Amino acid sequence: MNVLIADDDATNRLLLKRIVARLGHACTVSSDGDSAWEMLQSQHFDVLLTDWMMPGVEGTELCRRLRSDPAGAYTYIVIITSLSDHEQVLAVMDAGADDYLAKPVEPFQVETRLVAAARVTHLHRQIREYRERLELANLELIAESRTDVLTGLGNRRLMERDLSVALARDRRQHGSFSVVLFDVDRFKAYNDHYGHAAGDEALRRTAQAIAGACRREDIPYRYGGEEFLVTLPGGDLGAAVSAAERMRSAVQSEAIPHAYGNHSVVTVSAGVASWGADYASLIELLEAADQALYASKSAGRNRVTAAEGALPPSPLLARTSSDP
Ligand code: GH3
Ligand code: MG
Ligand code: MG
Repeated sequence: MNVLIADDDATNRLLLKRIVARLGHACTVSSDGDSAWEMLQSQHFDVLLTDWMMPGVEGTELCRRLRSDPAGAYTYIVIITSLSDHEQVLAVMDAGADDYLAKPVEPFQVETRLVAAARVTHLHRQIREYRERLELANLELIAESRTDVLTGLGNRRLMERDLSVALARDRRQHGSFSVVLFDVDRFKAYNDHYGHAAGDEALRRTAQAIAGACRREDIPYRYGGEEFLVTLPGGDLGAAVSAAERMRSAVQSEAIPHAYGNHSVVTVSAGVASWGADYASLIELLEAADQALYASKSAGRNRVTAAEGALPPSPLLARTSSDP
């Protein structure tokens, strides 16, 4: 163990140091409370053997300071006192000491304290390791609970959480954000023809294409089955339509063969809606995007439609692809 001895009496210091070193422990000495406290802050010690009365920070105060940081690694504290007053000894133990040694110090007494110290510090280290492992596992579980296994995108649970946070923020800051809802075209036919495993792979690649066309601040989620949703913070409906068009085009460029699709490759249809005065809730915003998506489907698929209510400038709509 790494042992710190704090005692203003040079003879005691030397005696303690000799005993501790003979027992095979690393040993550092300090002649007053202030320097002991400095050392304790800059380095971890498994054991502190400290005099009760010293110049500077005295023993009881050292205990209190060490114990005021419960997150730190554990230091086993033994107070050395000439006092036979039980009340005083109890007060020091109350301040955080684990044990005490009465002066004059005997080697055997030091040895028994260090045996107990080794056991207790080992237990504390174990608890600390278990806690760290648990915290890590917990973080992994949280991440997993928010991730869609197939595509690696955020799942619907995360989407709903993020959207309600974004909504509250944008209401406060009078900002804006848009959502794009994508649905893979003729995907049932894809599965029927190529099989479910190939369908999964096509969904993965479609998700990657959409994610790859996102700006850093846009977030793609798997909304459900073969539907994806992207949130786009800032910008108006027109900007969101352009972004959606870029994503739609990226999926088409992925060129996943689809013999029964309208374009012989896998395509997506999209509906875009921007958060604004038009919608009273998140549900209304998503419904608007869904209706716009439905319009894209009805108009022939593989296209982007903006929700009615706040139409973007017409050139943007005119630029979207058509598919009779
Ligand atoms: P539309 O162009 O109108 O959207 O036609 P569609 O065939 O894509 O629509 P429909 O809703 O009838 O079919 C969706 C299909 O998506 C049916 C379902 O089996 C498939 N699907 C949903 N989730 C998954 C998945 O995780 N993996 C695979 N392989 N298929 C999925
Ligand atoms: Mg669908
Ligand atoms: Mg579909």
